Amino acid sequence: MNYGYFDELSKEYVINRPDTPSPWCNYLGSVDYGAIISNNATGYSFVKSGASGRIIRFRFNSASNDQPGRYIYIRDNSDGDFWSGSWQPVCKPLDKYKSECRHGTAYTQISSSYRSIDTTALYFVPLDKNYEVWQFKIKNNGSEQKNLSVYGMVEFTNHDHYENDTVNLQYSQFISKTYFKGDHILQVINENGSEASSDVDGHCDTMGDPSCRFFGVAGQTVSAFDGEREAFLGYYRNYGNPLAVETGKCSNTAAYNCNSFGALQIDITLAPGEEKEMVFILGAGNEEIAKSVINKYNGEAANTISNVVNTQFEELKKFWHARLNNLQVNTPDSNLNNMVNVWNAYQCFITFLWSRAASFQYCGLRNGLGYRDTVQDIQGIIHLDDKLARERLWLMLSAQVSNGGGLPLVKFDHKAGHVKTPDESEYAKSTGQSYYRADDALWLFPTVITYIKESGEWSFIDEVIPYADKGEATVYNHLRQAIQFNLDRQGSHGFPAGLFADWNDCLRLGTKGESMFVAFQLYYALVIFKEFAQKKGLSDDVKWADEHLDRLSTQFDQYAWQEDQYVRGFTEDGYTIGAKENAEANIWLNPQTWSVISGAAKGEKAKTALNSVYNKLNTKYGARLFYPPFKKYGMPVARMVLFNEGTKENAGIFSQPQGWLILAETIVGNGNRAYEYFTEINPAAMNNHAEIRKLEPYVHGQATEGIDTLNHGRSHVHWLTGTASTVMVSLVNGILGLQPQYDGIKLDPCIPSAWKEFTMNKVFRGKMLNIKVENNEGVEKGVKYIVINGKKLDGCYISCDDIADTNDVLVVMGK
Ligand code: IFM
Repeated sequence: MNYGYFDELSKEYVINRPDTPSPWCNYLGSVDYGAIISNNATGYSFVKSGASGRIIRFRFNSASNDQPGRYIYIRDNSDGDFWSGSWQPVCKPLDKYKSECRHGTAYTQISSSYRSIDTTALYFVPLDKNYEVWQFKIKNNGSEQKNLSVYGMVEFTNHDHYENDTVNLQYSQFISKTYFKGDHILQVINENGSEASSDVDGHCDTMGDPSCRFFGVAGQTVSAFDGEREAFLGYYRNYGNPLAVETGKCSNTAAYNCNSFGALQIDITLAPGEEKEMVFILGAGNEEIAKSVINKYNGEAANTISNVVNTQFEELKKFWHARLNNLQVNTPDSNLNNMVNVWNAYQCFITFLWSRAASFQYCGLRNGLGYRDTVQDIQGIIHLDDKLARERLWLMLSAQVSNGGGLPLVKFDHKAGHVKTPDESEYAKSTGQSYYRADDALWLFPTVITYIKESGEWSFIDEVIPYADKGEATVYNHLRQAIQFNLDRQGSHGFPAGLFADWNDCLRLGTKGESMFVAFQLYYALVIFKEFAQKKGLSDDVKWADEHLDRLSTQFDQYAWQEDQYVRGFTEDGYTIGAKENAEANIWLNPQTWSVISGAAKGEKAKTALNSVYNKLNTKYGARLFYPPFKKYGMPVARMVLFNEGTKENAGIFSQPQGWLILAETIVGNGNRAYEYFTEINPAAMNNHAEIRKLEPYVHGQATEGIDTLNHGRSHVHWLTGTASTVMVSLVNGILGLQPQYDGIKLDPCIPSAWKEFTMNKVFRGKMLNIKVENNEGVEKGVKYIVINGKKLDGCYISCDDIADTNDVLVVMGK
């Protein structure tokens, strides 16, 4: 079943049936002012934090529909019939009511058509602003004049903090009130507060400081308002039938000791063919700020709103499209193109910006950045915006503890050099995290090398960056210290300990249990470190890395390889996780793929390990994390047994590792299989099966249900997942073969043999590469030669010396 399509040219996903199998969402805004909106205008907004800066109330996991949101009602005053500009919340019958939602890069436009009245609501946060605009146009396409009322509404939270707002009503309702100020409703929280009265009873997150929000309108005059929720909705009603809309009259009630609300009624008449425009504005700020923002849209000229909104909207689109245009591809698969060119790329930016903060599944309670997630997320945007990546990478290096480990949580107010560590109780108290993860700092290696090679900034390796707790070191020495962290924490086979967790949050191997995933990560770290040491001419370091690489290789063969697969690890008491003879969980995905990515498994062994994945773990919706699921024989260290079989970490099709699987297949040259795996998990490829996948067909989810569940193929947890970056890397670096090097770039695609040609436009260090790849021999991998600007080069490498400002590049694949 299909609810929409990709509009490639506009870089939009268009939903033409509003009753999607779940709310299909989009992200608007920035880290200063964030907003999430569904195809039915549900969602919420916040300043800086979804949990502690919440402006709009949102009821997670509510029955039937997630509500409320940014609703605009329309009432025909001739007979009282009313509807909403988005299908929800009024939900008129779909044979009479038509709607279209266009999700684009940081904007969403929802149109409706009912009773010959057409409306369009364009929602976005202008660049660098901490408010959102809802540009609303309404047109009479009928032959008679219409007397209409339009109601814009927003349900404010009474407290900035989501939890206090939701469950602490004896407090939160009594600190908030609203005022009507002519063209806006002003909500004030803690009006009588100040720092002197801060932290009453420990309840108020804003420390008693007043905070204000406003909801206003420009372009039309407000006829009436409701600043109190119950006044607008009435009792024993809901958003589908608000009293004020049903009766045609807001009651001009302000809120005092109840639920603050913003509803503005605008009465208009529309002649046949006439269109009117208004812009609702929701933001954080006091009356002065509200006035100045609203006035910007309220100029003398009749078309001031359009001009201001159009300019801001064009700026916003330009901003995002410029980033995305740093890589555009045209392969024979439009579903792949849509992901690389727009949606996977945009999702990478959203995970980069928001980490795991706010969605329809998370409210944003985490008051910082998870180390591994964040370092992984950086990789997804390096090819599109290396400067932005560099800033965040610097931050994460400065959040590495001087013992080499990563801080499990990097607080938003991180102050490098002054942070308590997981070894100190203060850190646990303020973050809830008291243990190191084994893998955190190891993610730095692929991220640092990818950054250096994309940007060409080799000197980054010598940049001095503080540690989180004390001292400072060059990036090179930060990396060496990261390796040392794992060398210092080993189990009885000489593999790194799994500590509180490795990538898998459910695997608690402790200080003596060993993780093979981390062992392969460590191997990869040593490979990369050795490359850096060689380039710096540090032979002692090269020797040191080689010794550990040799040692680990021997151990892998001796303890971890079993006939056709690697095991997953060892518990402290000697049990082998992922051994072939185990009744449950006897083959795991990640050790196979990481043995290949790390370079530890070579030649036939690498292929054999990947064949085992294909034969034992693959399904039509991706490869399972392991198999069979834990049920009877769970161990205390393997907490995924708590999940239903076939779900998430318990043998579900966890999405993030699919990217590693695709990448691993491209490393061994299996283009057909890499593409098969990609297609299995490509959201766009499920566009016509939305009833199975349920999630947005334009974004990756965290996990898909495996074969043991009742809903094999159903995906969960939209948007904020490390999948965005791993799949992006596997596409860009693996399938498309774009592999920047220190002084040039390798173009080494690994594609399905059926692809005869494709093109790519890539900006590399400010220069444009217009690349055409020809594959007349139908190979999966292998480049015979490249022609750049008429110059023929053997192999797949182009040196920077051969790259002009704009370049025509032909890549000829073959044996
Ligand atoms: O690796 C983790 C990630 O950090 C958070 N989500 C789950 C993943 C697998 O456990």
